[in-house]
Amino acid sequence: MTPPSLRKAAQRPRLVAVSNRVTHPRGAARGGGLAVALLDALRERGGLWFGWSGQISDHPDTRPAVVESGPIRLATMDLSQAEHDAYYNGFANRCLWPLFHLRLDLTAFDPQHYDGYMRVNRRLAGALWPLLQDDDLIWIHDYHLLPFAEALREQRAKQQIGFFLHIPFPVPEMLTALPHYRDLMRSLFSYDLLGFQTEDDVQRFRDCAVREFGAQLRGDTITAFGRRLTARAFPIGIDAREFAQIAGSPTAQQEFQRVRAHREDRTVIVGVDRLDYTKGIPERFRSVECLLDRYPDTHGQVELLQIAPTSRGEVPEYMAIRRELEQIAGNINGRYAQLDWEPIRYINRPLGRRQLAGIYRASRIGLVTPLRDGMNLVAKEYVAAQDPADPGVLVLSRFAGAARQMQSALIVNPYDNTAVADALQTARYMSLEERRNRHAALMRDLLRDDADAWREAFLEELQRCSAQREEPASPTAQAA
Ligand code: GDG
Repeated sequence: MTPPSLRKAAQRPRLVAVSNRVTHPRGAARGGGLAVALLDALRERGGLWFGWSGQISDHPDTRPAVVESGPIRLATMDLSQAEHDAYYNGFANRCLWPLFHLRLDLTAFDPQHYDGYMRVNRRLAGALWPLLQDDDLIWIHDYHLLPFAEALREQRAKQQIGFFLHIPFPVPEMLTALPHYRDLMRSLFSYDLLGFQTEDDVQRFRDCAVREFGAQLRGDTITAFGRRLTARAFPIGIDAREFAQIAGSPTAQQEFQRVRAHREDRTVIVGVDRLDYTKGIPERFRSVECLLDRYPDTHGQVELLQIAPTSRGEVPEYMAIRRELEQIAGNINGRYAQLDWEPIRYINRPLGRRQLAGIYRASRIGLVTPLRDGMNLVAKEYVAAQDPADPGVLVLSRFAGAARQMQSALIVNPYDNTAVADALQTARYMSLEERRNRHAALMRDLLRDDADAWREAFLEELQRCSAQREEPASPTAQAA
């Protein structure tokens, strides 16, 4: 007899996940939340994960390299240096990333980067096409691959294709500053389902579609360019139960001891971010400086432990933020440090996931203050790692998508150094009872809205859209 898990898998269409990078199951622990969530889905349903191998090659193969790992097939493509420069470093990370995070001042428009981006999307879609089966559910991830469905439709793909945007969707005024915004918006209408992190993102997308393209709205569906799609919020979650377990693991406990040793009486504030200008790290350092200025009882007693591994290190704006941070931390430490204490400790290397979990748990305050962020998983991981009997306090930017769900955190405006400093001081003196209450409320939601729930909600909706497409005037043909 077929075991129930396999029966369940057999009834479901195969999942094909496409993302910029593919993580081998062996590296999932390092790959972070998305990798873990996708691998779980692929294991459960069986499926294919397709994307860039992470390798640059002088003569990239036109066909993907395929490896099998249990029920999962991993299919990867190398990129040439020129492709990588234009598609990844160029259009994705110097144009779309800053623009979608409202940093028009950092946005570099370069037609060659745009052409390279479109070419890579088409080349990757062309390489995936022969691997597809008729009833596959295809799930594309993030801003690197906005036109991927359009490129697949050009190959005559009829499958259900969904897209999830991990970063915020910009206000129409910003998006329309992009010379190619019409083409990109049109290409989004090749999807059947668009998933965003928050309702605000959905609303901005709808506003743009209506204002700029006269789209018709009906419930969650939007019709424009002769195609109809569903646009909905699916706030991404983490595996909170697993993260809580990791926080109790021997490695995490070791790290906990290292952070707490000699500092039982001190307040450690932790910040963990990819080193990125959207994460508000310089503003955070300034807020800690403001805390030291306003509250002398913090001297010798409070320390910000900032972990910020280098990210996208080849992009000039990322080199600049690294220099800026080193300078600010140096200034603040120079002003306040004592022989046995420095207010800011800044680690510019990646740490292991278990180490991170132990550091979160040992830190009395989690300070998560992005200037703009799709969701921010660090806020969720910090809460999941706490000891429920004696939890720390999360101080969270109102501009993180996570703030919509995590109202029991102390919500702050990251641009307002004084307000952040005051929130930190409030967190320092918060009663055990209040800390427990806030933590319990946050943890309850994290366990309910976890990574499994996120993924299943998205895939169920994508399957449901398939029924809708069977209705008359299904416009695949018109979209081509
Ligand atoms: C994008 C969106 C959205 C960080 N340092 C280390 C390390 N990390 C891990 C964290 C966390 C992940 O990286 C960062 O996730 P975030 O959500 O905070 O931010 P982005 O990387 O910008 O992610 C974001 C996310 O996609 C998911 O949809 O929430 O808004 O921008 O998991 O723990 N992990 C390890 N060592 C480090 O030093 N192991």
